[in-house]
Amino acid sequence: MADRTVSDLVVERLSAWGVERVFGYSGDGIDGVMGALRRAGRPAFVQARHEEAAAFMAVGHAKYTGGVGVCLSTQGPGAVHLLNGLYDAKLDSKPVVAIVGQQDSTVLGSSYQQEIDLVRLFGDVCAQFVQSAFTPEQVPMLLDKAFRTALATRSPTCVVLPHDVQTAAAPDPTAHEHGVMVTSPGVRTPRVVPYEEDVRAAAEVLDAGERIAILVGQGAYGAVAEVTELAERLDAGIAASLLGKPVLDEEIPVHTGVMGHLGTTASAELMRGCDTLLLVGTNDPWTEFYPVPGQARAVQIDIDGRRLGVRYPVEVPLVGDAAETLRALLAAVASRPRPAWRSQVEAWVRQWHETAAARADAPAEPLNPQYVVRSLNSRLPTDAQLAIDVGSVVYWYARHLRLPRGVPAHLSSTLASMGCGLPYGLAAKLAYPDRPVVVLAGDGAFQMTGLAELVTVSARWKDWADPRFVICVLDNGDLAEVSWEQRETEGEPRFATSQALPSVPYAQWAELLGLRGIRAESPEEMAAAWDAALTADRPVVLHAVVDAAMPLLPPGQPFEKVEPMYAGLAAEDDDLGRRAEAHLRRERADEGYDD
Ligand SMILES: Cc1ncc(C[n+]2csc(CCOP(=O)(O)OP(=O)(O)O)c2C)c(N)n1
Ligand SMILES: [Mg+2]
Repeated sequence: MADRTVSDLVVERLSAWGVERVFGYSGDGIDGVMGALRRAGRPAFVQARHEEAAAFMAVGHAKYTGGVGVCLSTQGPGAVHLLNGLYDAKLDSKPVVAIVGQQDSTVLGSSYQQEIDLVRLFGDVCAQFVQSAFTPEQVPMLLDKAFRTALATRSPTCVVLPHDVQTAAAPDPTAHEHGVMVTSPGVRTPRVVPYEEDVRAAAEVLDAGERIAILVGQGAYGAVAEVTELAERLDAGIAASLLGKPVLDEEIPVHTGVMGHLGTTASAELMRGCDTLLLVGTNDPWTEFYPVPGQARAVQIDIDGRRLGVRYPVEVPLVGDAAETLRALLAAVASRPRPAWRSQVEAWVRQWHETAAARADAPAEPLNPQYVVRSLNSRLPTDAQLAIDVGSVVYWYARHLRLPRGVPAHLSSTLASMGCGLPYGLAAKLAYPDRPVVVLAGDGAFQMTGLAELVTVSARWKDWADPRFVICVLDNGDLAEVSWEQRETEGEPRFATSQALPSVPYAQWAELLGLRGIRAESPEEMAAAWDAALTADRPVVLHAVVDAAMPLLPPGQPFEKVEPMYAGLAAEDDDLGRRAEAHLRRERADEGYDD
């Protein structure tokens, strides 16, 4: 083997791009790079239980740190396993670079062992950039291009490295001849501001509005002061997309909370009542919860021009950085009080807070999952990091969790893939090991990736400066979100065979792995369990036994929209169905409906 191989160069290049750890799984297709990682000692290699989890960790890393996530896998099956995590990066617009091994280039095309056309496989998910290396000379250029494209397009990219290329001698970095590219790492992000006349046009739309709503997405991170000041200046109400929930303090009196099916009644009222809509860095797909097209004049700000006008007809579509563009807008809008609208919005918000508190207090069998999440509010450490898996817990997170300032929370929002929770939590912990982590996951999601990835927690926790890593498994014995979708969307009864989940002794599994396990079945036990878990000397699985009968009720819907839920429940003819119907009637009544 050469003294210095292409793989050594790959590993050096990762460090040059500031990569501190790569998430992955071994295989002969990537052993060249593994050897170089061993020799260099950095970046650190993080072994997951499954390549999908490694890819989720890379996405999580990008979400918690704002940097590029890197995942590594072997050819064939390892590469296929990466896909779902990479789609999570694509759909939530996060920069991730996948480095994937491949058989020797001499056998490609022969239907060789584990041979998959990887460029074609990743062609959709890494549409912005996927290339296989043919020669050593290409490799530094491909890596630089993969990182730059991932950053420039906020998306996953992929470099495929055939085994013989990995082990070939590293190319001469000073070569200067026809057909050779010598490239360099690094990129600085620009300041992007719209033209003055476009800012003026946007200001005119906002100035003319009487009832202004601002919908804030993840693009508004970094523009907190500007959004808050603009809302203040315009007496506007604020709603957040699911990804935008952590951006602003939800204690702001005009913050109506998350918008959409899983959102609050206050945000539904805000959208229904506004005459002007300002979209800031959001691509929220719940268009039926936006104002009716034509109801509101709209201005949209996004750093990516491709997203403009896609969710709602927009009069002034602005390409720009959120903070910069809002600063320009602040200088251009007039200060005109709109007290009636402001107090109307504040009243909706107060009403929602009362409704939410009452819903979390409703008795359930045994635990109300809304109470489980809400009871975390007074206990969440101010330096915590949160990861939320996909399932009904996303509703409870969106509606009930009050994030202290500076506490990040991340989930798979647009792909909405189950199984992201524990890998995200691990990425958060590895990035900031001195901060406690809380993962919220349903039993289905925890069975999907959590049971296995808990092994990773058990293998690593002793290295963490702060060993607190709390995984709350909301065990309702059901794939509840989809059970409610079977009722609401299809008007059919829950299909028990597809929905019921086998029971698993989650707390005991944790104990077997040397972690702590706590089971809670009553509100008192739950409160004590949070306290114990958040002061434990090691990671804890908190097994909360919760009720599958809590409705996933979309806010503020006419009876026709919820009628199928009642029809589905009526056909169930069992205790769960009867209790679920009673809860549905109660929650509808607290929104003022008499179904
Ligand atoms: C990978 C994947 N498979 C299937 C789904 C469809 N799905 C969405 S939520 C859900 C149920 C989740 O069940 P669980 O984790 O137990 O949470 P619950 O809704 O019961 O609280 C399912 C199956 C999905 N989003 N992702
Ligand atoms: Mg469940």
